Amino acid sequence: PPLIRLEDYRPSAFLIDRVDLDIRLDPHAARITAELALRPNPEGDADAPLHLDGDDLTLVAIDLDGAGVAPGDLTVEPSGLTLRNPPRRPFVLRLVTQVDPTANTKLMGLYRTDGVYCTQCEADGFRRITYFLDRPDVMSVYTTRIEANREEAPVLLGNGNPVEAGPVGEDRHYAVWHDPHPKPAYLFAIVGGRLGKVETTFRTMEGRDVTCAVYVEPGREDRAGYALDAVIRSMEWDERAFGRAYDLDVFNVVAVSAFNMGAMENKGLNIFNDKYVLAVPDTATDADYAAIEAIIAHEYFHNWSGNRVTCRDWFQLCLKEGLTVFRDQEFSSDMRSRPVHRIGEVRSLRARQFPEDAGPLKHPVRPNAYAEINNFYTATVYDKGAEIVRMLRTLIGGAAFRAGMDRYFADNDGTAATVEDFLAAFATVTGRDLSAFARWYERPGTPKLSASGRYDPAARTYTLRLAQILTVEGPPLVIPVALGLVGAKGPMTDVTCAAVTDGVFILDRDEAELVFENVAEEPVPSLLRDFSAPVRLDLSLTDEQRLRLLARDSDPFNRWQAAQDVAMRLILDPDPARAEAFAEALGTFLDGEALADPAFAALVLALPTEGEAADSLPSDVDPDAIHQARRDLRARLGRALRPRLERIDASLSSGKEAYSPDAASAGRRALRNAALDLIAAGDPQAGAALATQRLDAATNMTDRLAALATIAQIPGEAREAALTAFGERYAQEPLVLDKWFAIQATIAEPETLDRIARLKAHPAFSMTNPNRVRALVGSFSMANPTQFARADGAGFALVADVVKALDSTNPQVAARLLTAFGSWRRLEKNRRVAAAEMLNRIKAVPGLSRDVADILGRTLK
Ligand code: BAL
Ligand code: ZN
Repeated sequence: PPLIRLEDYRPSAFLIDRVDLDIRLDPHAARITAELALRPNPEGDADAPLHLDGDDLTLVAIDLDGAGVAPGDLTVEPSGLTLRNPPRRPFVLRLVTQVDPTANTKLMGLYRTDGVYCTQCEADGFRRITYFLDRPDVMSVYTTRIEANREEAPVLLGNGNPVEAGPVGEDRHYAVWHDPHPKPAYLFAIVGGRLGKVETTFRTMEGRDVTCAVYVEPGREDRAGYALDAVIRSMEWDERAFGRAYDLDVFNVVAVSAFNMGAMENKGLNIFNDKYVLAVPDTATDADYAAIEAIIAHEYFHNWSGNRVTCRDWFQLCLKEGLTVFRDQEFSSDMRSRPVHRIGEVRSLRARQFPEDAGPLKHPVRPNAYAEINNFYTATVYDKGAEIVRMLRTLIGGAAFRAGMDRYFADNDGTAATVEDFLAAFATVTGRDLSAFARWYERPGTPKLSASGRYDPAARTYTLRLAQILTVEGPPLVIPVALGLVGAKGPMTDVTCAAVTDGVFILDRDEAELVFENVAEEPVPSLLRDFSAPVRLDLSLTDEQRLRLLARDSDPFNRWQAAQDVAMRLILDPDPARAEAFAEALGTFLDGEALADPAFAALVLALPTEGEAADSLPSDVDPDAIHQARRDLRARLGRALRPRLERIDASLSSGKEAYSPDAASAGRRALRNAALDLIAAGDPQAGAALATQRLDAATNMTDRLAALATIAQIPGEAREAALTAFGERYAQEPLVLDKWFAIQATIAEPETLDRIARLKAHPAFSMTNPNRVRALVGSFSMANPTQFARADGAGFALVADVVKALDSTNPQVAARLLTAFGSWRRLEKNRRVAAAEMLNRIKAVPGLSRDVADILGRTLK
């Protein structure tokens, strides 16, 4: 597919100041009348024709200032509409288009899911509603009239504030919404349907009373309370942490069942994948509650970082996404345990972004070219984008960071901005030159930070040499390295080093040597504390040194990291004696503090994933070998720690108190379930029995699902009985069945392929619902490495077949599934050959979508 390049950006030749829409909803023939108040852009090309984007539209009528358009002046094509001689003055274009919401399986534009009309316009869905200048730097004030059958759609929602509503004839009705804030078309939304709601009010720090509501399928209102509570906490937090208040009289969240993304930040009308709204203890896990809180916050925070200040073009996607992920991570850290949350952020970065950055789909946080923008809603743009913002804060300090954010919002409010505008705000408030730091946005690849140290007992100095090794040529990056030295008794607080300020050294050269003075004993360096930069640390320490960090470091992240490093080495290079020593250290750790911070202890017990182990190898990855080594290590740890794990289990097992999703309670459940899983790893028979008991006794989905996940990895009758009972119990709960699909899809056994084939025929499975596809097929491809990457190619074939089948109906989801092949070149030869064959089979399909062709082309390159 052809590439769109950042360097080719030109301002639009025309602007649209005002958009008046009249949308008549109908299952198959929705009519949209759009009045666009256009004018030439003084900064645009004065001679250009007017080209409006369009996609899959039927044009019913068009007039200009109330008069017809001469046929010779107008070209209508699948990709849009061109007026050859548009007026060079303000004018009004009236367009009538027709679309079929029921037939819209791409879930972009206006579609219908479970009888509810909704829209998705980011990145370029608005052009599937009407012809438009569908680019984020064209910002307009929208007034939207929605009309529908009253029975079918008693609730009609739009952006902004409600203006009026009333009946139309016998059986129809209408509502008008007005959004005073100019916005790009990608933030447009409407919803129409039969929906129940929960609502409350919030008074902003500016004194505005806001009605906040969460709309869900009628009868599910009891599952919307947690999301509504998260809305209110998000509003309070953004006022407190960033001084940002909400700016409309209503804030609505709507949950729909078929949605390509997690959620969407449309102005005043956030539309959500129901997975990230609906929660009661019987159907949602602690992880679901945490995700709902984070995503509600994320979409709400976009109101400033994304909506009030939007992006000039799609190359700037990280400007709103990286920044908003950073903001939601800060929010969750304040709501929960900050160190535990940080470990979670890094685990997710390493699971998704590091492999992306090491494979054929790698790209800079701000890409400079794309064929299909929907393929750039990536872990790199989102999560590495957030890491850059976090590094910026570390670099300039918290107070300057907050001042810079205030400045950014003040200087760019109501505009479509760039990464340069963002950095300029911080340069202005600090007086610093941030041009070297800006390189983070341009460089793909995960840098390596190589470190080595030398202790001189006579001089009582410790010399640390740091070097940055980049994956692409170019001047060095600016890497904040938070660090300290740890002695036999703990952090060495008396040492000094002139180059370190507030525990941070800024590595802005290729390499540097730091000399620590007054070092009384040979230290262990604790580097990259709190994961202060998204790099791979290459520091050779003995297990003993790492276990000192686990026991003694003051930085929780590096304590956890130390255990991970020891475990990773044991997975890649198994050694019974070292494994025993590790088990002993974990035992001491558990004795000392497991019950003081259960959530942290659960993370220490969670070994690096098979994916992470694969990612640490340069080539010839054999997923079976990794799986076996990790399993053996877990079995050994499970046996060695068994009495302690049983004690933990017993002391956390009151089970009488009512379920609460708060972080402390979730942490206790996490540790108890981690203990169960490790006991089962050491003694599968006892584990299956214990897990069955726990399954029967569970009073909430977190415990029930954890027990089911444990039992699912132990072949036998108990497993099959448990899976059947669970499937029957939740037959009417699609979101719970998704968990059930995922657990079965990730069983690391050859029979899993047959199981998936059976589950594809399950009445609850549907290829048209992205959540179902992601649960069954996405989980398999992303979290079952031994079976997805089978040497016989059958796992690859399963996913390739789904990609092919889905491409014609929902190319966005098909392309996302295909990214599972991103690491194929690093597999050992047989698997590599099998993967290439499957990719080439997809390539041979005629008429592939741009989405899939783009991912395929880059993956095979
Ligand atoms: N803007 C797309 C969904 C999200 O990142 O909030
Ligand atoms: Zn976002």
